[in-house]
Amino acid sequence: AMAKGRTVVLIGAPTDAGAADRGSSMGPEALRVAGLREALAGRGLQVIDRGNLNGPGNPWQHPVDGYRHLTEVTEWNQLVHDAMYAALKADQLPILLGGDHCLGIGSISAVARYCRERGKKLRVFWLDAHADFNTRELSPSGNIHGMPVACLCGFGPAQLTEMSGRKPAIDPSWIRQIGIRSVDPLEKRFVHEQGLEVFDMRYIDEHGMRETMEQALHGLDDDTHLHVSFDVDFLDPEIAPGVLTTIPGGPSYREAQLCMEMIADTGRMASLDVMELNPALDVRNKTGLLAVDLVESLFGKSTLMRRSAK
Ligand code: B3U
Ligand code: MN
Ligand code: MN
Repeated sequence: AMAKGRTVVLIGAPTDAGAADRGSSMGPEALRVAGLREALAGRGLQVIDRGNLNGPGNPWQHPVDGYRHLTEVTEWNQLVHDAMYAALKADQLPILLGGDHCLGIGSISAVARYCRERGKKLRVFWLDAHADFNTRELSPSGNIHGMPVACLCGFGPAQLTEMSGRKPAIDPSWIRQIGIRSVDPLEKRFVHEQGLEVFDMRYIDEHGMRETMEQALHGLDDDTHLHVSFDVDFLDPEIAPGVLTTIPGGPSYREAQLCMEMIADTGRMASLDVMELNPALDVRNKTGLLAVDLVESLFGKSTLMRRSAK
């Protein structure tokens, strides 16, 4: 199996500074309570839980110059970057426990830095209801959790776009967005302009999850580092109510499982974010438990042994 014997490091980032409402700061603990460590250990992985990063509190302010909490978001992202990078350098597989999705900037900046140094190709899977491709000019909210993909592609404030040591941190062609169904009007135009490869819900409806994933995974090779950034609001709110911005019409339990299993089959996932889980809006940690279940699938748990299993 792909990651058997590998060391996985859990990095908690308890902040909601990138969002308009509170609660995703409790995500890391809810994932632990749902048994994340035990689930990974059950897959034959060594698990180190290095606890939570210690960043600034949420000042609960209005946006300033188009950004809400830019100072706090920057500090948190720097902490996340440093922790993710250290884990990668130590040949460990880091799992970032969010926290809101603004932290994808620090996380993926670290992965980009690491891949650049190693001469590895990078592919980023962005599993989300949202494109997260706003800039301060385009954003209706000023919330930075709606901006991480744009920042990674070089559009945003310098302290966020330069975190990987190179601007842009990644090229739009390295990204595959899956499950998208809520994009702001100006953001939509920018997604097209930049040529992001988006497998939105219409695409998944028409082609099915299997063909969608075959397309999205196409071209991965031995030299490719696959990073998965899993925003839990990717999932249909019927099965995953514990997120701030529920958008109807997301992947079902079965579709989400297949998505994760097909990623696992490649054996190439080398870093992961689990973001936007909001226990304050959940029902008996149902969404936390589902997220853990799907992470197990990402690490190769399947109902039966497959003939093609690696
Ligand atoms: N696109 C909206 C809403 C949003 C994006 N990501 C999340 N919400 N979680 C915005 O505010 O940028
Ligand atoms: Mn997101
Ligand atoms: Mn989202």
